[in-house]
Amino acid sequence: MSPETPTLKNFIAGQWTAPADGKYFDNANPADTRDIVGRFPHSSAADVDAAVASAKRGFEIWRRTPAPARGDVMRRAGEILIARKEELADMMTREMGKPLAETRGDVQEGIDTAFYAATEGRRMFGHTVPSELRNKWAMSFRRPIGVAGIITPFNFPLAIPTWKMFPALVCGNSCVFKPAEDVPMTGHLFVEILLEAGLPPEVINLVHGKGEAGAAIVAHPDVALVSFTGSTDTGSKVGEICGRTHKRLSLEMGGKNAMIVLDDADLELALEGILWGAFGTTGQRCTATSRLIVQEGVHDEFVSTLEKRAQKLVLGDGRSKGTDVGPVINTRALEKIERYIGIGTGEGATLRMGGARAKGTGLENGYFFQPTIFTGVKALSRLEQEEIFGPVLSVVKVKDADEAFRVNNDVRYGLSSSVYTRDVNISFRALNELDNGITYINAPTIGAEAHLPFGGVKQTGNGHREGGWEVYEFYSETKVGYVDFSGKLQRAQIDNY
Ligand code: UN1
Repeated sequence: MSPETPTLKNFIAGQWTAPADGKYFDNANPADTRDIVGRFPHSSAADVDAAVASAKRGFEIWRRTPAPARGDVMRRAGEILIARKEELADMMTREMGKPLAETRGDVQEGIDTAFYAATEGRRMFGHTVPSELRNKWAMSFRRPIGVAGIITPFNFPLAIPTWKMFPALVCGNSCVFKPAEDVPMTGHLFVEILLEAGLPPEVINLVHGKGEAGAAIVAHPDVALVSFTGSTDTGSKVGEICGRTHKRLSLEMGGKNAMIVLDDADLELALEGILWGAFGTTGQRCTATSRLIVQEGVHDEFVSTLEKRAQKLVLGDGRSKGTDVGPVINTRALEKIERYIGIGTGEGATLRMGGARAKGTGLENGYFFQPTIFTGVKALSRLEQEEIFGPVLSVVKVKDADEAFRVNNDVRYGLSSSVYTRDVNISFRALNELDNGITYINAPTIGAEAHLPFGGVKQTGNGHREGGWEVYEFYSETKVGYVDFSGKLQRAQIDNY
């Protein structure tokens, strides 16, 4: 570690604060692990306690701030994100690995989310409905809930924290935020930006750390709601705790997203789509295309062209010009991918390309894995069913659209799906039939926009959505008001009948 390596702090009670027990961890660049981005607090339950106590105080100020004024803070945050887009993207690529074009997109998603949130501060619609009694009004409106525990993953270091915190804050909640330990610097910069935008200090609290800190947030009795994006296994544990303590919980978890290519598809278009869907972000998106379901008439031709094109993808540091595919996030990710290469081969799938750590100049010190394609993958095999979160694509051959739909649906996840066809009837049938929260027609499984609800069915989530208008339901509580101005007792259901 060089002498310039910065030591970062938590942000608690309006102060940048060292962790109570003085423990830190190093955050390394996954493209070159000799480059240490910073040392970050390895926080414990004591730090979380202090952060939650502060957020409780922050909530009392913030919940009384008018929603349009809260929205103004998000607008200013969006403006700062615009001004610092390049600098943020560079840091995000340095600590997370994906190419600059992608981290710029990640910041842009935060900007879009900020401006959407700013305007929502002037909507937050309730309903006014007629009362069944005379001289009485009935209405519903939205109230903030309390301290929100925000636990975010590494793959979208900025976009996902903004998806969660901008709506949480506009609705009037305060936040205790724990960014993934692989991308703490982006979390740090984001909190700085919120403060610069004018967020009152105790409304946001930042606690760095690993599972221990996350678990303490989830279990804390004064945390009223939790939003978590990460693995299905961790999500289940979070769900158990929140179930026992009756907390509101939004979960975004795994995916095993499929692209379906039918015989009548525009194959060139589908090719561009699959390269981006499967190998963009090195396959580390919840929305990544990890299964390619191809109809038999075009299967062989499509797969061989795909292989040729995938061989040309350039691996490297996401900050170098010309890099298509960056590293994966850490050693654990590499080891998991390797395990699945073994599982796939063991199940009799054909390893068409890749299948190993990538070697070569400039790759020696990073977590690089070759883009990998398996063909002859059987529906319901483990390779076809389980989330890998890396640059591994499994190709399944099918007879027709019905079989393709069946294969798509026969998994425990249901985030996104995609169909390439020129047949308008099949396109609309797909929208109806595919068990996913998002279906793309003639576009890959990635590409969600900030102003539409994002999320999946089955084991991908627990029914909530992020983004768009629906997330505001999650972060607020409906309250109903009845105002009787008749001057006498009117008994509902009795005096009017
Ligand atoms: C994720 O994969 O965790 O649609 C989020 C997309 C992005 C968001 C993905 N806009 O791929």
